[in-house]
Amino acid sequence: MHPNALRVQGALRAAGGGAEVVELSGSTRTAVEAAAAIGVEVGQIAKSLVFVVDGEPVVAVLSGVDRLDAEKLRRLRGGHRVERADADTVRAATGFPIGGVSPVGHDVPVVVDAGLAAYDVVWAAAGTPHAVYSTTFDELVALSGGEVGDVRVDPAASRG
Ligand code: 5CA
Repeated sequence: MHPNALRVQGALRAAGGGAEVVELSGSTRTAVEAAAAIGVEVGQIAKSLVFVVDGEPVVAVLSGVDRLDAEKLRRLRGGHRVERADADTVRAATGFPIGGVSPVGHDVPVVVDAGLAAYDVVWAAAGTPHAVYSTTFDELVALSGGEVGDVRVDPAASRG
């Protein structure tokens, strides 16, 4: 297993979770690719997006069908300035490359969008663009130590 995937598996175990990291031959780099490779709905993919609020990185986890509302994230974190992290910042903050950022296995604070609770089973990245694990909303929140909040663009507005 890739060292990053091993790190995620170790973090899941250390936090008391039973989730198993799986490495797939197909790409899981984007939510759409991950859904196809796993054989689930895009909505069940928990994408982990790195943003920087007042210089502090934060990982926002939301459904693959939703878009992050950066202004909501800024307000939730009580900051003044919010920007998307670039690739180098993503790796420096989490140790993972874009397309493999996991909700666990790093020290960056996590915000989990409440919209993900609509799905019984969700799949999250596990450190590489080929590694994922399945979990539930409650387990995702518990093992990531995440704060649950509303940080997605209002679905009625974004999906028309
Ligand atoms: N492995 C899947 C989930 S299983 C995954 O990581 N999906 S993702 O959506 O969380 O990761 C792709 C995200 O990385 C994109 O939605 C985008 O927000 C971000 N991203 C892609 N390219 C860049 C880039 N050049 N700079 C900053 N962020 C990027």
